[in-house]
Amino acid sequence: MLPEARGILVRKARQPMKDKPGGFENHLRATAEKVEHALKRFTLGKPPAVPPLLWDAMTYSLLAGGKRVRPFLVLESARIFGVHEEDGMALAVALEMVHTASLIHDDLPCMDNDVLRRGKPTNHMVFGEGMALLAGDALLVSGPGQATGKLKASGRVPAGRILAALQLILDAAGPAGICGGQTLDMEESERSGASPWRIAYWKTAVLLRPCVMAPAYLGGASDKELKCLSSYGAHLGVAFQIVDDILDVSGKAEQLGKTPGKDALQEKNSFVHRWDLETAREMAADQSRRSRTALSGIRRDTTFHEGMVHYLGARST
Ligand code: GRG
Repeated sequence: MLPEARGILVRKARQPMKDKPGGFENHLRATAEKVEHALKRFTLGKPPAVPPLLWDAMTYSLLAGGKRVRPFLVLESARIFGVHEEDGMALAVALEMVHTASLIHDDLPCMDNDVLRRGKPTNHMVFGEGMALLAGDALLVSGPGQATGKLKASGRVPAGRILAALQLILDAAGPAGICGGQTLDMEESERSGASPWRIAYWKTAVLLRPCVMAPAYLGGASDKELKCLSSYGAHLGVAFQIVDDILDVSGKAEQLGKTPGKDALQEKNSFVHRWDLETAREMAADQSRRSRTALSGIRRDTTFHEGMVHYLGARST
């Protein structure tokens, strides 16, 4: 650990789970445990050619905790569309790896320059900037890579569906995905004009869409179902980002696992700074409503996708 990283450790406040058996929060917790096991299995399987330092840097951020919202959405969509749990897990791990890569890069001094993530010192504080950059690169590529290998080996899904799912994930990570969103976000702090709506969509929602759509591709969902999932993921993602903006103002480091108050400091065009807390809450509620409405077009059991809308919305209250 680099000397600067010592002392940057925040115990995350554990939310008490008051839930009935089979309720959303119990299901979320049980799913997060399964995801944790899958991520650990992945990190135990270091290929011999990978330098241990790089593997340590990848593993450090991947196993640092996090709410595991994206894998949850993946596994729920997999269940809804009858995809085998192991195949769903391959995609869930891929999307958590891509997401973790984006967090590592987001925290770098040349980007948001943060020292705290998931309640621990950020990757570059521990491994240095060069290793953090490489750990992000490696997670970004090996996430979809391991999913391809596992899906191919399982032999349960036709190749065309695997390709469609992977294309969706890769597009979401690219220039018309979170790289583009991060560009808008960075430009914005230099006052060049994108609205918080565009930033929220391209920075956050764009990666939630493949979480719900990629497993649906594997399971052979209809065009109508894919359209509904696309709308669900987009509105859920925008609501998620609005809540993230609200928490940046009203949350505490122990709750967030990251440094609050960064948006104002970096003059980000967040929802709260563009409007105000109350308006931002109304906007998040409206996006949540729209995501729930989108689910009504799917004639399958979407209870837990709906539960996620409530769960994410409730974080800001
Ligand atoms: C393709 C590697 C790569 C990078 C692209 C840096 C970057 C460019 C994009 C970052 C975009 C970004 C950080 C968006 C914010 C999304 C967001 C709300 C993150 C917080 O997600 P949570 O709350 O975090 O789910 P946990 O830690 O719980 O997983």
